[in-house]
Amino acid sequence: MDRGSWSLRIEGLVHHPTTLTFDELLRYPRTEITAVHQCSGSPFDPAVPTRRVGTATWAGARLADVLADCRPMPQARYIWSYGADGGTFAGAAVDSYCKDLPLSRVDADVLLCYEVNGEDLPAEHGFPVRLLIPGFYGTNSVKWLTTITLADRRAPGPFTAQWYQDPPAAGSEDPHPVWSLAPESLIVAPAAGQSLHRDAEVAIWGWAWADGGVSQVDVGIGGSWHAAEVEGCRGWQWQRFSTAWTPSQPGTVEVAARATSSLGQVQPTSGHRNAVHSVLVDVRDEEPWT
Ligand SMILES: Nc1nc2c(c(=O)[nH]1)N[C@H]1C(S)=C(S)[C@@H](COP(=O)(O)O)O[C@H]1N2
Ligand SMILES: [Mo]
Repeated sequence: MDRGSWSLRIEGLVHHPTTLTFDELLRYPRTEITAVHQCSGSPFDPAVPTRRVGTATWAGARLADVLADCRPMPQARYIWSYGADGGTFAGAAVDSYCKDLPLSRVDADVLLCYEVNGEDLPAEHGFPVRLLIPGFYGTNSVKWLTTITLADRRAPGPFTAQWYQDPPAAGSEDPHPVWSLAPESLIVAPAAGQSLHRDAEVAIWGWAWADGGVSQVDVGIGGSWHAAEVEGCRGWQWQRFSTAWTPSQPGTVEVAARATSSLGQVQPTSGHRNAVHSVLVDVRDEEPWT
């Protein structure tokens, strides 16, 4: 597939179904978004944290601009998006990978993305065009995009109806799609197993993120929690947190981080994909090289 032979079909509940070429896509304003990008983990082990996460600067056309020209019908509520890849996954045969998102989310900067970090999208990341939904788990950002369908209900198929559905939230009966990034934080330093000197100050720091931003990160040192400093939320980027610590006792110490989202959701201790991350460090009396 090259850019010249690619096209995107937009159909379903729109007054103007459209087939958009790459050149036509380039006529829409180029928008850059720096956003955290996280795999939600295996759909068969949805509660296991994998912490496969990074940040990149993505560029493309805003899906909202493109859809405005297709004139969605009032009953359209969901966007179904299809990739060029199909096959059999865990016994389920599909013609193409298909995910969905609420149409109401489209105003929040969803991109028809053709560049990442200033380069053309590499083949493995969705060349020539992928969807990029900042604030949602990566699984929703369909690569090698071919078709978008507007619909009044969620998309059928194993990747929306069978997998990537969390248990209903309290007070609801509907399963909860794996869409919004749940609050999470990751300790970058100190590293697991690192030796630290007693009475020498170290910086504990890492990254925290959530759909809609993080308002607080607490750092746990040997089981007692302290509020860390957290950088303000800038768009869809992850936020750096840090705190200084001077170990006063030798021994093994657990250092943990726990984020609270702007909506007040707190990272769970265990049993969820966004469970608290912790590292064990080794505080020594003597210099580590003696
Ligand atoms: N077409 C298509 N899009 C896809 C997938 C896929 O298998 N096929 N995998 C999804 C999953 S599970 C993730 S985590 C992200 C990974 O995006 P990346 O390869 O750019 O990191 O792509 C998503 N988009
Ligand atoms: Mo994923």
